[in-house]
Amino acid sequence: ASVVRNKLEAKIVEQQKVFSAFKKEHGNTKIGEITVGSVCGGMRGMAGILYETSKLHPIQGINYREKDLYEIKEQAPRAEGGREPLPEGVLWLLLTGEFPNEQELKEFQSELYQRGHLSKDEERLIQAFPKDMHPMTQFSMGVMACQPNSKYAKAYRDGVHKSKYWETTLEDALDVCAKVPRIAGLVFNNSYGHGKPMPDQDPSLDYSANYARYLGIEDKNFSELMRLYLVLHAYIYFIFINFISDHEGGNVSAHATHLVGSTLADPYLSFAAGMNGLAGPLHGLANQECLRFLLDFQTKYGTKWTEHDIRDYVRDTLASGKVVPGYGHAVLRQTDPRFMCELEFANHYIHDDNLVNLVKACYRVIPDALAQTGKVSNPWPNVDAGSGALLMHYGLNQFDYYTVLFGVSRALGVMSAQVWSRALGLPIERPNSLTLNHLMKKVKNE
Ligand code: AMX
Repeated sequence: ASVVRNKLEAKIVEQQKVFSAFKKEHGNTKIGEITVGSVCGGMRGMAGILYETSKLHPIQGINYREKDLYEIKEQAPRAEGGREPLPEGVLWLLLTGEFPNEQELKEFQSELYQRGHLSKDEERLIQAFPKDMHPMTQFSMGVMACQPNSKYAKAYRDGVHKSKYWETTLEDALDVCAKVPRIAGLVFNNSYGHGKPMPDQDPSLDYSANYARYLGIEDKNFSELMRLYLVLHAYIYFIFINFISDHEGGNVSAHATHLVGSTLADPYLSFAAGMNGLAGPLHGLANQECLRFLLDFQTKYGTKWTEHDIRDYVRDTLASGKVVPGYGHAVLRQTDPRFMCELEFANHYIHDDNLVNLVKACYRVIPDALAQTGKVSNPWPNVDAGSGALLMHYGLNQFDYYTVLFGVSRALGVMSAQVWSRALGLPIERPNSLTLNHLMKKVKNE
């Protein structure tokens, strides 16, 4: 059993009582109204999902278990010499609401290492995918290739009592989180490895560093090793902090995972569904668009651009009826704290990179330019404004792969949420749908 299990069980028992009393008392209490706008507008702004692990706040940005990103950066355990939160510590937080102590973290890291192994058959299956298949398709299929080992699905077949669903859901959730870097690494190797052998998991490295190794970001030159170690860590922590694991339950990847999970489908089936949603251009692909915007700018103005050039470029973009990618947000009403983390990271680790400097200059120029249009609700940058440029800096220029990085990190959020959904016994989701005709009649009270 997992080292996190006992801690989690105590919290779950407590929260189950709170939840059931709350449901009984407030089952009929109104918390909002549904408008025609919400029905026609993709349910935007409509509260309809119970999701325990995180909440998106218009001003503070994302909160994990009531902690904002800055608090997480400050309080989360880090690797020796590292500056960024360890994903293992963040996963523990998402599950339990607390950070692990040193001993717990150590045991949890070694547990995830053990769970991160794929069988020979699973590896072979993933390696047999066509090299030109989109990395997200491979990733989702790779997760599905591991699904036959679902412990939850087996327990369900064996007739486990529903009060115990969460226990094997936890087992699967941890397995999925532990295995996704390996699956994503195999996909990378398959698509871009040019036949190079896939490195094995290295027990001396943590979760993120192993993933970086699969992506080929390592160097055997010993004299370089220390410097590289830090860079490598910095790089990979950047991935996790910026494609931050969770962004409440209403975004497509989280909601798709949650919805499929509500049928009591196991965590592999649910997570793969979420990843298929993440593969959509309006969701996980936005950071590619943003990078293209910056690269096109460089193509036009070279590397000796000025802030005046940026202003012109934004004006031309708007005049041609396009949006400025990386700016604005459906919920946030301030600079995305995830962007601030990117900026802070870049200020510390990256000097003299023209593309990164362009990101910084855009931050000085674009909010004003967008505000002048008078219609943009939020002229500030979101996470996508900086992430692509940072990845490019580290030589990760395979654009099609960026969404897979996003997917690996999202596993931590959506899988912890699924443990809680089963623990609270949430029912199958089944909202009503209406035809336009019905909706029109409802408006007239017919
Ligand atoms: N550039 C130009 N115009 C913008 C804009 C931007 N970055 N952001 C918003 N606007 C425009 C809208 O297109 C809309 O114009 P319209 O009235 O002519 O249709 C008007 O401002 C009002 O929109 P809004 O209320 O500010 O935003 P929204 O909630 O409808 O949309 C979002 C939010 C993110 C889709 C939008 O800001 C946008 O398209 N941004 C650029 C793309 C982007 O960065 N996407 C990634 C978001 C982060 C993520 O989830 N990964």
